[in-house]
Amino acid sequence: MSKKKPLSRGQLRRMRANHQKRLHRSSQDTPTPDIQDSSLEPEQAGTVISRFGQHADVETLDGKITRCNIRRTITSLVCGDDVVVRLSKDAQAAIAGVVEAVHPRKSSLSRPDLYDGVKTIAANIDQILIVSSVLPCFTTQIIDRYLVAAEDTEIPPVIVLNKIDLLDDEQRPAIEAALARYQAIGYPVYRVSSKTGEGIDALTALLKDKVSVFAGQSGVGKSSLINALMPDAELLTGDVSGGSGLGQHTTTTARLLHFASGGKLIDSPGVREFALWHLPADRVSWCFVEFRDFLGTCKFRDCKHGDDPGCALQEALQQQHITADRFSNYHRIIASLDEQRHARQFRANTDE
Ligand SMILES: Nc1nc2c(ncn2[C@@H]2O[C@H](COP(=O)(O)OP(=O)(O)OP(=O)(O)O)[C@@H](O)[C@H]2O)c(=O)[nH]1
Ligand SMILES: [Mg+2]
Ligand SMILES: [Zn+2]
Repeated sequence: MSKKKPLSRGQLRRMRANHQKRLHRSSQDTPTPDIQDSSLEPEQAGTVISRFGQHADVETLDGKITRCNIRRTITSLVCGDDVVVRLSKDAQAAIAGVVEAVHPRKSSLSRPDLYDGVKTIAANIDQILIVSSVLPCFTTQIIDRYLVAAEDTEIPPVIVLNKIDLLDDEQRPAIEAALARYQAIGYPVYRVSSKTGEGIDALTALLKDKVSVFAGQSGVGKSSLINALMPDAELLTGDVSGGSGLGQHTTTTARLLHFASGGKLIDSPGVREFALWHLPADRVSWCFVEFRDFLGTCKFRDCKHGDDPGCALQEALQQQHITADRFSNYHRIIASLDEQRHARQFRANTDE
């Protein structure tokens, strides 16, 4: 497979300039047709189900979904936003509704973006379910990366171990010990199987009345779990054969779905793949919740928490307030961020 050459700075600059020109031109040439207020019903509350360019699908309290135009005064609108809408009086009108205003967000999920630095992809999420499983393999390194990403958003994470039907007596003690460590620092842990249905009732109760997202490595069974909880969603699972002619079903935009037994799901590939590279090291330390009490108490202000003398985290480790597993995963994350930063720096310097 041929690897795409990274864009040079010059190319990026030209792309951005063209993008700006296009935006400018489209706003001059094809202005949103003037929306006559008299053709619209009074204001009502709605939620953005999905955002497509100049439009948003908005669900009103009656459960109806309407594709709406967006007032130009609204600078950012994403899946999960609570909005004020006015629907058209005439169901056949070219413009079915207009998003008039957006309520302030309780929370938001973002990802790094080529143009904007960081791009918001979903709003008002109540919890992030970090799914892991024995297959492909159980690893606290990956769970900790997701936990850091979740803590950074300040949306509460929940750990879900799927495929417990595959858990054998040999693996069980180590996995249970790891899960117990997470529970000890305050993270809820759910053990489930989308295959046998074990633990699904508890998960259903967890999701009720909340807006959730599922995150986790490919193959851990996110789609299978969502399908078990939401039989109508028809999300693609890994065992659908690639040669079936159905093609790859890839969702490119975030969308909000309802669980039959209450609660909502925001499904988006961007939500599933958190990236950590934009986090500074001291933010990563803060994202390890059990480190917080000790941060700022090391002897040296710029302590790297390695073998620095007078390191409060090292001392907390000795006194078992911090586990060796979490501490080593912390250092791995810091090292990987440094590597990625150097790689990007190197590319940027050599491209010019
Ligand atoms: N034994 C067992 N297999 C499961 C379970 N849940 C999912 N699987 C299988 O695991 C594989 C991957 O499941 P998916 O639901 O596609 O995984 P995913 O997390 O959505 O993966 P991506 O969409 O690639 O991110 C499929 O073959 C599923 O049938 C389970 O509880 N037990
Ligand atoms: Mg999937
Ligand atoms: Zn230290």
